[in-house]
Amino acid sequence: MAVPYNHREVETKWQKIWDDEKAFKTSDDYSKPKYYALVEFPYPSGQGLHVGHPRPYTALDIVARKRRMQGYNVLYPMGWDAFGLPTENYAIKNHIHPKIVTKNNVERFKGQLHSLGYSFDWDREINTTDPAYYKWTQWIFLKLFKAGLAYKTEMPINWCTSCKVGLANEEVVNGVCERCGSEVVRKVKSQWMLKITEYAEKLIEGLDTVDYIERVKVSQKNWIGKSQGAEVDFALTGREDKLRVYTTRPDTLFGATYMVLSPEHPLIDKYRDEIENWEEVAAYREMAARKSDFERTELSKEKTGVQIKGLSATNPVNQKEIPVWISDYVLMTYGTGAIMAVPAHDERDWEFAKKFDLPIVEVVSGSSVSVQEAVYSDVASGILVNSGFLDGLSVAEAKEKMISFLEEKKIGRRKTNYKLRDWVFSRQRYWGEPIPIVYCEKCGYVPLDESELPLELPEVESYMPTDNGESPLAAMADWVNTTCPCCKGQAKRETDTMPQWAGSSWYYLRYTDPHNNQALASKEALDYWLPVDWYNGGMEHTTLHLLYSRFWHRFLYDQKVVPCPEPYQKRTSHGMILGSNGEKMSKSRGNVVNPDDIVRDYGADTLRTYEMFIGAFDLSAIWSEDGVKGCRRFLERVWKLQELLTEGDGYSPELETKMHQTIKKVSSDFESLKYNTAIAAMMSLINDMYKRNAVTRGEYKTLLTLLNPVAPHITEELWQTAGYEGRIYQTVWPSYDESKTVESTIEVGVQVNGKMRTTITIPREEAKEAVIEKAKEALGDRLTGTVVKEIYVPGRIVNIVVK
Ligand code: ANZ
Ligand code: ZN
Repeated sequence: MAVPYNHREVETKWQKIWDDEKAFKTSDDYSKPKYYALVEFPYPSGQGLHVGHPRPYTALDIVARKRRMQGYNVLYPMGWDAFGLPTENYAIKNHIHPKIVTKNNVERFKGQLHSLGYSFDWDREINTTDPAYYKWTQWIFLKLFKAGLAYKTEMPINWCTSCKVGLANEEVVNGVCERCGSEVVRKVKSQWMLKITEYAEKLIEGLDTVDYIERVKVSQKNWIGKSQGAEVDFALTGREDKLRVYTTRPDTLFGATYMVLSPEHPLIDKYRDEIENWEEVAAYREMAARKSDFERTELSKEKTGVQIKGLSATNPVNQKEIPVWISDYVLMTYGTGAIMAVPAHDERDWEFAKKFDLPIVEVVSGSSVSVQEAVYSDVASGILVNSGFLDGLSVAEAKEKMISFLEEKKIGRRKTNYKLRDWVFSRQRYWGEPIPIVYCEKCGYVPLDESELPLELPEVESYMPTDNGESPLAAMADWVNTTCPCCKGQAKRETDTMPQWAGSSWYYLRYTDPHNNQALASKEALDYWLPVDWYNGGMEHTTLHLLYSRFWHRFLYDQKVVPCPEPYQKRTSHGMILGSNGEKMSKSRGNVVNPDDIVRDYGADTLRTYEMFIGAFDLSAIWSEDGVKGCRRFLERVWKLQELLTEGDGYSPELETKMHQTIKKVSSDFESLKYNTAIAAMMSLINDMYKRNAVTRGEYKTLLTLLNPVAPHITEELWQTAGYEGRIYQTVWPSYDESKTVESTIEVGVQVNGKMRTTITIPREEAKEAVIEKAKEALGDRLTGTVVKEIYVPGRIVNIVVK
């Protein structure tokens, strides 16, 4: 009888041995084939590890462990994305330095990850808040600055009224702050920006060269939002200035019956004195300023606006004079901040025209109802009308013809736009990387010399954000006042810090050579390890983090810092783990499961197995304690199997096919996110072993090896107990023989005079005579009369003809 399975003993024992042996240390031997598996490093929050974390970590731990057994030098690292608001907010509330808060949270997280037996190479642990790390984040910023891709500008930003911080568009979800859920308003501030827009095209093209799951590619493309159309210049009646608009439908120019300026459009201030209804316009602008882009562009929102009296424009194709309005459905941050409105064929314009009683002129025909009744936006079958030289053309033809016309007359040009905006890179907070720039009255914005890096965060009295929107660093005169690196005169340091996205935009580079203080990583390390072979992360990071890091990487490639244009060869995403009531886990819903409890009561191996068995990896899954128990029972059965162990290094004839089939299935399922079916295959194999009531040493060894990546502790223990050589983590991944994966016996039907009577089981390659013999035996008394013919269709059917 085997000793009972005590997961606590087994797991602590092996975790200690693996640590002592540095079992999962990545080798610097660059002659071996490499494999770089990456999971998104966590934000070490005060809540500790969530049961959602182990899902992706276990999945790639499986891949990493399997690759080691296949002879690869594997890099599977872990670190901490530790700058950010929650830590800072906690620090403010509890009067503890964010550094200390971070340290405590990291310790807790690390302990939890350790208890789950992940094969991370802890010698490569990184932390974005470590000056030795953020030195290089700052270094990359300086490179961007020197390349003209970082600039400071006054711009309306999304301002969270509660966090008192500027947010990137991406951080505003449904009109509220992504982090705290409070109202977001617009506020004009001087901000550091990164010109990600300059990389829009490269970021689209790069997607053709990588192996990302389709929905990730699609969300990257949608986020970049490439749009093709034209810019058109309208004359402003009686003035020098032209009003330039962007349109995707230059074909509809004859149908433009009014213009709309965004409330922030600079022409409004310029003509302030000539605008007859200035009060009204100004009041409207103020109201618009309080809304987020999201609210402003929501289709269902009732349209609002004010006509600018004293300003009008001329439609350049028919010379008609048309009014100019302002409305908040036109954004300053897209195109030119102004539009030509074609109410017959644009839904927003149509609603606006209906509300304010503006003319609606049909220029594309094909609708069954009048454009006075409904907007007509079909571009596939519409034909141009009321449009002079465009009449009779299709929309596509008319677009081209109009663009040629505009270009010839020099009143317009072909233009591609992107939804993507430049990246707001300033945060008015303490707990982030200082921006290594100095402002000098004489020299402007001057970068620090590289030798001055890292520019460390100073110790401050208070990290409270200020009401006037300045960073707490601004209050530190000692730190702020400095000398200009350029003219040595008096200068001031930049007091904004970088957003949390900064440190995570390049962390995978640092893992390749984490202790280097001469470079962000050595050329040799980067050449060898890049690109990341497989990166798995949450669906919520497939727009921002993924795009930002691809942008930095592509920039570093152009700067010849990294050897390849794309950072990640393969990108997959996992589904969320929901509470047992099917809702997102949260404290307020009371459905949170703490992984520590599961590890304590059932073991890390059970938790790992369960999280892989819970359902299709890319879909969300509902937590079930019964499911956890089922996985525990499975491991108990694996444990008890040692009592059925018999001699023999090979496979028994009864199980041979099953063994080869299981190796094949598990090997390929581990590669294709089908962890659940891989585990099911192992469960089925074990059932067969119990049925046979014996398991050879060879079968047992293979089973343990296949299961090891999922449940590393129990398999290591059983390996040792059975007396196999070395450690299981050092063993070789089992191989299978394709020809042995097919059943060696088959079932064939037996007919008498063409009527099905019974079936027999025979060896696949059995000779005809033997098959007929067996068929007759099986028929017994049912075979009467004189046999006149015996037919065998190999592998399919026996037919005996009698008279
Ligand atoms: C005239 C027109 C006629 C338009 C028509 C559409 C249909 P995408 O595809 O998203 O690029 N637009 C341009 N700049 C805008 C801004 N700053 N704020 C809000 N709307 C803006 O959309 C481009 C279209 O959105 C442009 O083409 C413009 O309306 C509007 F039958 O021009 B269109
Ligand atoms: Zn200077």
